[in-house]
Amino acid sequence: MHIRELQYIEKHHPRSMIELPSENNNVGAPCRIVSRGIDRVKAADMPYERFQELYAKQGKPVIIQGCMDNWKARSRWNISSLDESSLRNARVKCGEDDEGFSVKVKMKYFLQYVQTQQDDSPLYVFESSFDDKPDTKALLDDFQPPVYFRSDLFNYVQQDRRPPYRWFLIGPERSGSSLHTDPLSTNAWNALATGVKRWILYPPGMRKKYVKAPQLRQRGEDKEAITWFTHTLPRIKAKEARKPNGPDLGMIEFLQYPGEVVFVPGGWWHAVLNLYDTTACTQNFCNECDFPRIWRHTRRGRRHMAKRWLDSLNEKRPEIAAVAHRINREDNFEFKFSNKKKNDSSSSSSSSSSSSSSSSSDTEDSDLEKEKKQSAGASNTLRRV
Ligand SMILES: O=C(O)CCC(=O)C(=O)O
Ligand SMILES: [Fe+2]
Repeated sequence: MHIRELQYIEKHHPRSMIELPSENNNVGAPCRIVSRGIDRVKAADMPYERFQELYAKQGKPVIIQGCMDNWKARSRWNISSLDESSLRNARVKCGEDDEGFSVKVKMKYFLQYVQTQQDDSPLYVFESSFDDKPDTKALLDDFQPPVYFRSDLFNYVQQDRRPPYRWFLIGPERSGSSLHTDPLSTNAWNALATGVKRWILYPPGMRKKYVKAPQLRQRGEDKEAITWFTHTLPRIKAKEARKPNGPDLGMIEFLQYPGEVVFVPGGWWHAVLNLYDTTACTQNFCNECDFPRIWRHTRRGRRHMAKRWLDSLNEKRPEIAAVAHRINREDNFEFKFSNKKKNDSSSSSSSSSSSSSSSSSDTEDSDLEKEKKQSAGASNTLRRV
């Protein structure tokens, strides 16, 4: 085990029951490397242009250190500070009931739950509407998107029409997000204020059945992230290690520590387990270099929004709109809207589809948040706290 991990456990979480993996730990495969680590860079050594060249344009994941140093979140997003703040009475979303309706609890009760829960797969706060509610709006003061991610072409979608795109997270230990790709093939950044997250990534284009490997799930095992990490993943690794021509899933594995921001380029599969109680925020975005790919996904998955987006780009960013028009011409794509149903689904997409748990729905009303949440960890049986 890495010395840094031991120090972290001693300092913060002497009671933790989770065995920490060391980076590139290959359970069941002592002699074969089946996963590799991720680049870690310092913001101070990484000018914006260099980041674009090395990571954004390449679609390469990376951890950036040092871009949260001035965030108030670093001192405010811990149990005692949250519990003493005005946020304690704010209601936050910690899951969905069987009908898909949000289940919300007051922050103060969730914080109690975090400190006392012993659930196999705990509830996970995924709050996206904090920015427009008086009692949670203050969270916006606690973080600033790192400079690398500030350009977001979805800002040209009218704000109240834009699907949820940023989340405040409180993940008790053992909670997590099961393997998924993010909706509409958008990129994401995920900034950790407290705790430790364990990540598995696979490159875009990998087939779901191989990376998620439901066939390796045994009778009686559930679909929770913790079960995938503790049971299925070691089997995937063992299988990888036995492949005669070597591992071919391209697995990346790492731990994220407080103060680190993970960049997850669009299309990358990812699963996350909160090894200790965590607080974090995450945001999805579309930058210029990814516009063609994200445009294809959006015009298929969110036709009405795509049309409004294009109207706005025509006016405010004609050079980007020109790219969309060119791609539409190349793909023989035309917007077709039926008058019969307001929110009907598009079946006339000519774009290629990446196999993705979270972008698999092609319906206009497939809400971005719903898609994202379905793939994240709070789908467990709800216990009201
Ligand atoms: O649980 C996490 O921190 C990962 C969240 C995530 O992947 C997502 O919101 O799409
Ligand atoms: Fe995600």
